[in-house]
Amino acid sequence: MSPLPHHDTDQPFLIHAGLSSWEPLTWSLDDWMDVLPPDVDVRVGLVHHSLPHPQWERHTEIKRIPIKELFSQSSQQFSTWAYYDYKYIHQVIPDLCQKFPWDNLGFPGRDGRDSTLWVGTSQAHTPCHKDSYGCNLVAQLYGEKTWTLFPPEQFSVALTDPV
Ligand SMILES: O=C(O)CCC(=O)C(=O)O
Repeated sequence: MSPLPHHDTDQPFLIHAGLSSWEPLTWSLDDWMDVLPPDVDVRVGLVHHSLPHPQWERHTEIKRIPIKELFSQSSQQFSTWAYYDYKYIHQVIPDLCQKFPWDNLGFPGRDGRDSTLWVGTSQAHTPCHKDSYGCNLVAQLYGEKTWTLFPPEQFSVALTDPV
């Protein structure tokens, strides 16, 4: 495998076949429901809101719902979205950390112990922000997600609080 440019670039890039050994890539929604806790704390927001600004996290609420409800909402039309967001894999599914290896992503020895899990319904989102750490690896395991990335020089326009 050719060296990965993580430390040499501030440009986003794809790692082809980086997840080829990841069994969770083949999991169905039923498989995910089997491994995740039966009830989960999710962030809930409004699909349409009248706030004069983005729906910052403090304008959402946390609710405990059955995991089945989170997954069934994905395919239906709702006025709210729900996001099981920023969950540490080692806390949620501690026995399965080794199923998320980073070896082919340029970080041998790391795995789910170093990863967070994000499961959202349609319209679930995180407000625009800048992370203060070095780089971010994203593995899309089911469904799809849109990322809007701004170049570093547009940070003041793109906005907000470093996290
Ligand atoms: O996936 C998201 O909604 C946000 C992810 C994020 O902000 C992060 O990984 O730092």
